[in-house]
Amino acid sequence: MRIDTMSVVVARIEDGVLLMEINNPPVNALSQPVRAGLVEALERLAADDTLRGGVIAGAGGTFIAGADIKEFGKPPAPPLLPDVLAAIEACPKPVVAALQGAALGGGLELALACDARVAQAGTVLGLPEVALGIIPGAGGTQRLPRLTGVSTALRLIGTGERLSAEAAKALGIVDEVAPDAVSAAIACRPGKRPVSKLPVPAEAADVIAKAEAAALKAGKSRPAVMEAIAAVKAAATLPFAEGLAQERDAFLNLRTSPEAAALRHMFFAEREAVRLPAALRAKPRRVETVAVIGAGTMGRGIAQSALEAGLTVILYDLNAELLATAGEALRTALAERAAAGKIAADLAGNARLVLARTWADIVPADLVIEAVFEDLAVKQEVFRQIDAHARLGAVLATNTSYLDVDVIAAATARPQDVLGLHFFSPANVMKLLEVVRGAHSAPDLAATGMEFGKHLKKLPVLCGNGFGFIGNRIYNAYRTQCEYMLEDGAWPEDIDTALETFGFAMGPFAVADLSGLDIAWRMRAAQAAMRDARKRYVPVLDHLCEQGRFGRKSGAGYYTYAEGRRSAGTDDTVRSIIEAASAARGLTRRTLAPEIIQRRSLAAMVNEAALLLAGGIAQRASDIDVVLVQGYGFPRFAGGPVYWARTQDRTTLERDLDIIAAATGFGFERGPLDLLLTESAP
Ligand code: T1G
Repeated sequence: MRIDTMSVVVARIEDGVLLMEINNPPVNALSQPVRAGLVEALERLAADDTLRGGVIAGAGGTFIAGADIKEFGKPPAPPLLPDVLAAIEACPKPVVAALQGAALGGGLELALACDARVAQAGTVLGLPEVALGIIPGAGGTQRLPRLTGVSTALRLIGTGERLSAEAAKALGIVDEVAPDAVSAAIACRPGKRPVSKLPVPAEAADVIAKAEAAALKAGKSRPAVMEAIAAVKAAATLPFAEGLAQERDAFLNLRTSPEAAALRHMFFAEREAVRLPAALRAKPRRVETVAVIGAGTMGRGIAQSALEAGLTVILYDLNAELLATAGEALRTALAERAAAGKIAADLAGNARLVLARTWADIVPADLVIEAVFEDLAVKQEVFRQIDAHARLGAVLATNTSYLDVDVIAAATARPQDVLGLHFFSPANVMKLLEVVRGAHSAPDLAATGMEFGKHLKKLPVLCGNGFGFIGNRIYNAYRTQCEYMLEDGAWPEDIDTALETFGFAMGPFAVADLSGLDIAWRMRAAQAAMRDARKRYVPVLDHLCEQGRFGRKSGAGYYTYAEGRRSAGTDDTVRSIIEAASAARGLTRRTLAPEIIQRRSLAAMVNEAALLLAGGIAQRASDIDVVLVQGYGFPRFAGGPVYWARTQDRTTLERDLDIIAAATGFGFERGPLDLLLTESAP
């Protein structure tokens, strides 16, 4: 019998149980109508003597992905989620949660308020609130520790870790894993047994302290992580109702924080980035077999990603030894990933990996991607070979990080099939993928590249063809500005510390040392003849390399390294190289305050972002934020450079641009700030 079909919660009776099915696509987020529908259905359950219990389930293959993130900026409308959970606990009949798809955030909290939880295999469970700069706001910090103990709850809530149904069962979070959650939940007769009435299991203090330290480290001690830890620990000392009230206060405070707003921006920006503008939508070409040219680190990483996605991979390299090593390394890596439960066991075998030493072997490939040395002539030669052997209609992709995709395409007779696919290292780990459309790329190529990226579980971002695409172009402007600051008076450690304090994973000079200075040195040497002498040029890196200081791998670069550890500061050699550069430019060195360093660095990024957007290299402003956060260590909690710019005072921002314009001098191009600050996604 159907009771209510109008509401987003459809209730019907099955076997004496009221099945309350939430139907709020795409992910059954707990928007106000859902909350209201649940309260109404629970009242009906309580009032109807013929019903023995209730089951809450989700339609469309998923339970509930949590509170509706779109509602966060708005004042909450009743009934609130805690009201719904209170109604579940207060209901005299047992209520069972039938979990499938996603049971996340408020969705899992709702399930924890039920009397039992049945999860279908394949369900993902977790309290990922800290990733949004908040903490669970509906009892998650109080109920979860009552089931798992404080240390496990610290891990799960403090890091936002997501669990499989089986892992959740092992931790006591769900009672049963079943092939069909709804029928198992209907069959389940748990009796009334609210989690809130359970004691928090006792644990040794050092176990809790260890879990706390790990969560703090993983979450970089951001405010939400600190609050999450405090709330979970409070569960062990406070009565349930008091713990709940404290949790709610912290949740409400964090919800309106600038950091939470920035993280929400990133949540939606990442989902927007993978969507093609209407004009570029097309049926993607089918990609089942991928040829990867070059068995170096990058080629291997790409091959691993493709193998993990279930594709067939032809790994080509002329060097037999390198190829054999790569094949072995891939087999080991996949076996390890399967053993750790990260990929399905059937993906671990080597059946879909073909090691190839002749070009004719790449013929079956639907997509060929080269990952050879970053040198135009080398890439062009490889593309001539690919052109001569790849099948008609195959996608020919280059993994170049800054070279001109059109010039590479011109080495082939089929530039319409050529695309840039810029992976980030390590390619099997990093999610970012820049998909670069060339001037001659066929209309379906962008869609093919984006779809291929999604299939590899990457975060593909569409870019136009221009030096360094989005990421390296902005990073280049940023690093150059940091070099100017070296000459102006700051030491590398001043700059690195200021930017790490802002939230970057690493400062630019520590990054340069890590990736090696020699590559940049060679590139600079190659470009020396073309450089306009009027442009400001900082020779510090060249002089470091002349002294054999190539960065971490040579034991010294901007910093020195002993047993792999970076020195706190720079040594006299480096300082005198920098001082000499300042003197040669006629500059009197002056101290730069951390805030000046931060603002000049960010202004350089913002200016370049404006130029990229105006030039059509980036499709939307938020894509730039996604690239910088995902690929370059820009702090996620600051929302990316464009988001940051939009939260700044306009006059101050203009003044920052004046400062970097003066520091750059000849050749400075000012980006259209108006466009960057007001553009809304197409
Ligand atoms: N609210 C609103 N929209 C959401 C949403 C949510 N919670 N989750 C997903 N969407 C939209 C998303 O924007 C996209 O929309 C579509 O759903 C598909 O998502 C009180 C405060 C569920 C595992 O953090 O992890 O509960 O782009 O592209 O890869 O304590 O989305 O199509 O228009 O990601 O299949 C906690 C976040 C909230 C879960 C599905 N919950 N979501 O992944 O598809 S805070 C989360 C996810 C909370 C309580 C607190 C994933 C997913 P569109 P998708 P997917």
